[in-house]
Amino acid sequence: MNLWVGLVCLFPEMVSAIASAGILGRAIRRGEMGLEAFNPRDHASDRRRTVDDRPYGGGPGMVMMAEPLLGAIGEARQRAPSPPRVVYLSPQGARLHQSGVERLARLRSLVLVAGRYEGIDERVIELAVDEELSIGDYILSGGELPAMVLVDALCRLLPGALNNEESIQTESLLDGLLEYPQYTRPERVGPLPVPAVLLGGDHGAVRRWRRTEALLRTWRRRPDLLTSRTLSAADSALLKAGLLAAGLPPKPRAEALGPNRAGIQGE
Ligand code: 9WO
Repeated sequence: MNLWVGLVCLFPEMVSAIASAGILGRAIRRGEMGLEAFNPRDHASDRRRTVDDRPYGGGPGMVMMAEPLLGAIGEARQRAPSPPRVVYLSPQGARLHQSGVERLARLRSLVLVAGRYEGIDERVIELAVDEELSIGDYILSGGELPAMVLVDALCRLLPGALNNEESIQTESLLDGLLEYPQYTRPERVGPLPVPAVLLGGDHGAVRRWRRTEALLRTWRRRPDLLTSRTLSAADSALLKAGLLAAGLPPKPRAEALGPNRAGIQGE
């Protein structure tokens, strides 16, 4: 087994549907990835199996109690084939990027903690969590889906998960750029034909066209991905030619940079 993941959560049934489909399902069935759920409710100390309580200091909602969570994390630690890294999924975490997925995919054992309610007792984070990660700036009803998002991203990177070696190779070739547009049969959908270059059989032309489209899309939609890197002379030339061919569209729009970017507030 390449990677064992223990998932600490109150709703293990949310895990099974996602864990049985597609590449992830295959990775688990083949034993390339291990995935086990651990329910804090099994570690509650009262007859009613309580896992939440009111926040000290008052305020709305409930907080996940420390002890059932610590119990479940402890059980996961014991089941792990090697000392695991413990990750708590929360909106307060550092943002997860593909680079972070790559880093975690190199581990042997990982324990993911999914919260519910208005959060978990902070002392669990201090005592048992190595790292806090967010998959994006939105509030959900729990951390199970973010945990499964991470598991899904991880399973694709395990050796043997993608039988299509070419997918991995093209992906790494496009490192840091958005994907080029893709087409399959039929040749015409309503009024829209497939771009002629893709039908011509000139593989060099196809390669240049795709690279140009990837560069143009990234320039227009995610200029932030380009500011943090230098384009090669070849990429620079393709992008310039592409912009020229498209009639020199305007500079990247400010809204493409997302809300609350310094300098564009109130625009
Ligand atoms: C809800 C809330 C309501 C009133 C006052 C404060 C409050 N905090 C929260 C809250 O943060 N709830 C979280 C729900 C607690 C941890 C699990 N939940 C969660 C995880 N929602 N969203 C995530 C998440 C995790 C990773 N990446 C993106 C979102």
